[in-house]
Amino acid sequence: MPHALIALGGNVGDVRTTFRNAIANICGMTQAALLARSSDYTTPPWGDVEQAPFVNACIEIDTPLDPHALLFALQKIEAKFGRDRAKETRWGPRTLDLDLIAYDDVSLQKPELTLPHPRLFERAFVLVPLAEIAPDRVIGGRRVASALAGLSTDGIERLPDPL
Ligand code: PH2
Ligand code: MG
Ligand code: MG
Repeated sequence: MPHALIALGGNVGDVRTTFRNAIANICGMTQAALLARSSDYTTPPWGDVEQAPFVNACIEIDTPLDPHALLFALQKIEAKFGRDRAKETRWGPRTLDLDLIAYDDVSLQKPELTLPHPRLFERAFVLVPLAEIAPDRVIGGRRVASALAGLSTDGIERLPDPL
């Protein structure tokens, strides 16, 4: 089955509990198997810096869905956990953001979906958790751990595993 890498983010509400429930939903709704889950990290806000710190994590799944069907399922799950795209600002606060980072070696440029994720290599808050679960993965010709080595990770801290 195809493998997908998904980045999770959020800074509104009990984000770590949201992640736990959202991951269960992703696996249930998309008939996916969870292959790997990173730790949770607290990360300084990127883009709009005047907001609360985010929690970020990454997962890898095995999924029978094609990229568009998976994207649609992720958007439904975002909405289920309180995400309201009509009320939010770009780079602003949110309960749950689920970004499809890569889907096998698929390369896609569509208005609704670009693969691999176009801003992946600018974002230590994605690469730090990704490097924990897939340091040697090559995405868009770049090895994850090497791409991370070129970015500042200031303020990014691994959160202790929940009890
Ligand atoms: N997501 C955003 C905007 N800024 N900053 C961090 N650190 N982590 C995020 O997930 C994030 C962000 C909007 O999607
Ligand atoms: Mg995002
Ligand atoms: Mg998103």
